[in-house]
Amino acid sequence: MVEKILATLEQSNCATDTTFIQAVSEVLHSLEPIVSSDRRYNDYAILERLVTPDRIIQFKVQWVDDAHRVHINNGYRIQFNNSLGPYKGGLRFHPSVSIGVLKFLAFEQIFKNSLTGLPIGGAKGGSDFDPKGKSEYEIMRFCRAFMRELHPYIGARIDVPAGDIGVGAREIGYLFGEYKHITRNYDGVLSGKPYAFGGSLLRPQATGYGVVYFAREMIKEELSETFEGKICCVSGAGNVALHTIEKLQKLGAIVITCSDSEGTIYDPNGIDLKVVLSLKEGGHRISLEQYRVKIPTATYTSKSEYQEGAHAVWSYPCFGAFPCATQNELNERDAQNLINHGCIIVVEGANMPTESKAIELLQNKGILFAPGKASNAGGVAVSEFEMSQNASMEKWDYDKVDSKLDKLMCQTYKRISLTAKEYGCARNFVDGANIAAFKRVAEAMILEGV
Ligand code: NDP
Ligand code: 2IT
Repeated sequence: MVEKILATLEQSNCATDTTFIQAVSEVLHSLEPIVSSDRRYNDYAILERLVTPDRIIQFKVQWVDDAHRVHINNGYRIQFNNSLGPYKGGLRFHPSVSIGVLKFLAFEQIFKNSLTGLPIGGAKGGSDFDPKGKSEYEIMRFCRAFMRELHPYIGARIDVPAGDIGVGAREIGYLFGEYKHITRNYDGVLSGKPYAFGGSLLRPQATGYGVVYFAREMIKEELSETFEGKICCVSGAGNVALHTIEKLQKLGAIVITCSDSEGTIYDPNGIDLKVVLSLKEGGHRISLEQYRVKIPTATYTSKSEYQEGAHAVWSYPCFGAFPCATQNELNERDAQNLINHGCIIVVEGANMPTESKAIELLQNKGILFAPGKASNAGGVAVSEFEMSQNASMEKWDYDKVDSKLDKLMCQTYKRISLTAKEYGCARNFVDGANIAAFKRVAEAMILEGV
């Protein structure tokens, strides 16, 4: 049944939608043991309906740069499934954005949001706009032009976008400003807003902190270990990576790497976050190569020096690896390098950063592998906390949000670990996450009828 659905999907989707097929294939293979356990899944065509987006919205974004030149970008919103609640998921601004990439992200988001146990459905959107090298005013004009086209399709009870690659609190602020201007409606239509007007405390930190709360719980339960003194490698130097590094360091780990799309920093004494922040904070995109100017004992490896398809960031001995940059950034060769260097855990901060063959290899070698749809769910969870605060006109204090986030990440780990045991695949957190997430969404789809 699974192979039949995959074959149909490959035919009906564009040949370039490879990441979408990758994401669906991983989920459907996890579900194989349970699809025949409940005949309603077949009667209600749950799998076929689950792999088909509710709708794909595409629009033209026209904007004018500082030199008065006119530019056109593609904008998208993919509303994949709202069985559990309003569509929810980030916006990505990056030149690599396409319908295929957004379909994979929106599909993954359905399962991630289900795992949180909160009432949110799955969506994703964005644009092929490249924020690199753009001025503050160009970013503002682009965001406002994007929202001019997107606003009819979203709403606090309909679809609530947030940030992702290239979209942080600054961009969400401009998007919100335009939404409010057009609709005169001051509600929680976007999450990840600046704290000054409707944002939640801890939303900027939530994904990275959540990744570490999840990992802390996993190593406590599975290995009776803590992060004290453990060497960790993190990829990326954006929102997720920097807050993952910060929390790992707080728990006593020594984080020796970070990276961006141009290269990797290795600092055996532990990454100095202040230096990285001085290069990357506030939308700055100064090359990590400059880290060496401040810390001459560190090593910088540029992308062109990566050996035989392996990424430098995964080539160092470590206890834990945390891919926090982008999809498919950890391949089979990287997995082998990590195994050779004694790595014990791989915890995904990004969405689908590990290639399927690499996951298989890591799991076969007994590495504890935490899939992003479980381990990076802290970001969207605090987004939902922001929606709750907006709806009730409340402001929660830092400790309240932090303890709710911590508890939710521990529960997410427990939920997927127990599900894996229940279905005879203990410690296979990929299958545990996919099955636990699917059951909740499928039940809602059945109960809501066709
Ligand atoms: P940011 O834009 O803040 O940072 C992205 C980082 O990844 C940058 O260091 C960027 O480097 C690097 N990067 C981006 N594309 C590539 C690429 N093709 N190759 C190598 N490096 C790359 O994004 P976030 O930190 O928010 O997102 C990182 C990941 O986490 C994504 O997979 C996202 O979907 C996921 N995620 C984000 C959440 C959030 O709340 N923000 C929640 C859950 C998951 P450079 O600047 O040089 O491009
Ligand atoms: O991938 C993700 O979970 C996000 N980019 C955050 C989504 C959200 O709605 O906060």
